[in-house]
Amino acid sequence: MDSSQIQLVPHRRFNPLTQEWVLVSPHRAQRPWLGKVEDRPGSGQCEYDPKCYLCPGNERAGGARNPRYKSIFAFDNDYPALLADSPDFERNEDHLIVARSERGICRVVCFSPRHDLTIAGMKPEQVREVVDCWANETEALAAIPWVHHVQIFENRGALMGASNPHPHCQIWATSTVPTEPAKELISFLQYRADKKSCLLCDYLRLELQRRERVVCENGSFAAIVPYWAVWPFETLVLSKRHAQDLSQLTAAERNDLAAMLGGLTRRYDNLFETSFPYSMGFHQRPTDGLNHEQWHLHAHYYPPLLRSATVQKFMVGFELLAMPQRDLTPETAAQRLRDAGETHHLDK
Ligand code: H2U
Ligand code: ZN
Repeated sequence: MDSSQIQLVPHRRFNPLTQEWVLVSPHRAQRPWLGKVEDRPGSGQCEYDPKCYLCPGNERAGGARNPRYKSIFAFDNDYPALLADSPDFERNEDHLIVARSERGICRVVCFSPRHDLTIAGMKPEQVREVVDCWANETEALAAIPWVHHVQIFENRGALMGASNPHPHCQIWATSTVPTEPAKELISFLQYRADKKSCLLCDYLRLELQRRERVVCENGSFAAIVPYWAVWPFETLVLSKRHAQDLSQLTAAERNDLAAMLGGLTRRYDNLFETSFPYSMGFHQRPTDGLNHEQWHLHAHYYPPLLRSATVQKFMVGFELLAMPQRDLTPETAAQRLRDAGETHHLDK
């Protein structure tokens, strides 16, 4: 079947990173949408919020007081999901009741002292400082012998569970490699054993040739709606060089990554003229002391919005019980993100 026919008929697509399938139903996207077009929520934030626990100089919920920071501020989460000193234990009753201890360190990083900014609205040099912070945090956490994985993630918007609009992300360092990166690790290893090359280097080359799903690119990074995308406007941000983690990036690559994240999030905002919610995060090599040369640094953006600022995708029904499904094809999503442009709608 050629690629134009596939735009019309239900089919499954394979995710080579997780080795899972997604059901694509492009014919359904042609059904008319009779839903209301909702009002756009404005940002409505001020530069400083005296009640915000992340703004400079304010007291946090845990009682600590933030310094009057001028650019980036990283601190240990006052309500960490993991503890560095969890006791070691294992429980196994007939392989049915199974548990193991997990140690971890949770950090919070404020991207800016400004309460009202987002990555989309920050200057490239400010985002560059965030990239440097991520790289430094990764290196420092990776140096702790029992830390075997560092997960950087940003929940943006109340819809995605962010507790506060102040621009920030979280970092969870764990003693084991969590489920999603563990699946990817197996895929990278298998692909390298089979093909003697890198899964994401090969995939990036293919996408840059076809250009059907490329959203934007610069000298060091490209953003693609992956062939197997589950979320409506999901993207994969790939480093063009085969690097394993953020700390290996050169100054030029860090600038390019900062520019890429700014541009991509402005495209998202422009799509529905809103402050686009998403969960994003980097997948870096495990930090278990091995080289993991097969790993390819990348970031995933998982935004839930489907048709407007208020119509979102829910993983329910068939998706919850059987497998993920989408109507809008990744090719159409990529076209819309290309058309959205990088000049922010509020600056026009
Ligand atoms: P989210 O918006 O993604 O939930 O991140 C905010 C984090 O900030 C959250 O993990 C922490 C929460 O535990 N936090 C503090 O560390 N100190 C506080 O005073 C409030 C919130
Ligand atoms: Zn704030």
